[in-house]
Amino acid sequence: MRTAEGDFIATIPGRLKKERLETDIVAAGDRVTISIQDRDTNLIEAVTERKSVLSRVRPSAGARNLSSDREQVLVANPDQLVFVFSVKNPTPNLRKLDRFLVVAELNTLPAVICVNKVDLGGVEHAQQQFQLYADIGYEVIYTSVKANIGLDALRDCLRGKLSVLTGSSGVGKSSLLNALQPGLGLQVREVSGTTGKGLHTTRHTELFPLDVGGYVADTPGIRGLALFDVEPTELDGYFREIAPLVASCQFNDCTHTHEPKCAVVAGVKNGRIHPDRYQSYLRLREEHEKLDEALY
Ligand SMILES: Nc1nc2c(ncn2[C@@H]2O[C@H](COP(=O)(O)OP(=O)(O)OP(=O)(O)O)[C@@H](O)[C@H]2O)c(=O)[nH]1
Ligand SMILES: [Mg+2]
Ligand SMILES: [Zn+2]
Repeated sequence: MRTAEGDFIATIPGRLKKERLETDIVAAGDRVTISIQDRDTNLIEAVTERKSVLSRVRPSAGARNLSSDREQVLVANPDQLVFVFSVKNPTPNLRKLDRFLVVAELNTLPAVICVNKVDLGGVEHAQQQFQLYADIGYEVIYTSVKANIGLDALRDCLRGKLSVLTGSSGVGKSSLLNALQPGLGLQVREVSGTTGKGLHTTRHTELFPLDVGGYVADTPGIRGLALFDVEPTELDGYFREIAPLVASCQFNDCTHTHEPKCAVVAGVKNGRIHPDRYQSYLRLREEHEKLDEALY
């Protein structure tokens, strides 16, 4: 626990365990009141109510039964999610981005897209790939650690907030954080050699304080996040440019695949929905239907 008086180790009393059965009792990002005895043996007295949460539902063994599942909190009180991609090395996987954005919408958290390594391909090339996300209202920041581009914009975006930073291995997350916060000294992967694999050892969520105010959370959990708690039929609601059209479909159980007078298919035709985003929607939906079949 970090306090104005320094860091302390504190444990969770049984009373809190009984009160908060349906969720993780304390998670990274929680604000807590502790009573201090000494550095290592202290008690958490209270956990402040969370104003936001990045969570996933831990699927219970056997059936997929939402009501009996306990919430698994990856980060408490996040202000935004920052998804980092690189123009090249590795090539951006935009279907993965679309999946991340569903996670953001599902948790009603603002999402920021950071496109790093623009020195490798040029900002114009990067914009061709990512402009569509700015068009539907997501903040997109283009950066290069190597060429010192966009780092002020990224710093401004993180200032005073608790941001969850995530992205594939090698996109430059540690490099970005080191550049923003000299002295952080995060390990940066070397491209050559065989040292790359297995270097990433973060298992639990870590919060890094920033001098400009705010924290960045590095949470390994979000990377493999399967959207367990999204029903296939409600997926359209988490694509922010698709959601407003759904009410105009002729059938209220429209899957937006083959039905006549589908407002979503019409939206793809008239350019309101980017075809790639529509393809992502179809793919995620298909994945979820398979998941459903497998579980019931
Ligand atoms: N050309 C170029 N290379 C970069 C840039 N940022 C980072 N790199 C390089 O990309 C490689 C990976 O960077 P990291 O910061 O370790 O990537 P990471 O996202 O933290 O990767 P993991 O910790 O494995 O998840 C390193 O060799 C960096 O030097 C950039 O803006 N331009
Ligand atoms: Mg790293
Ligand atoms: Zn439809």
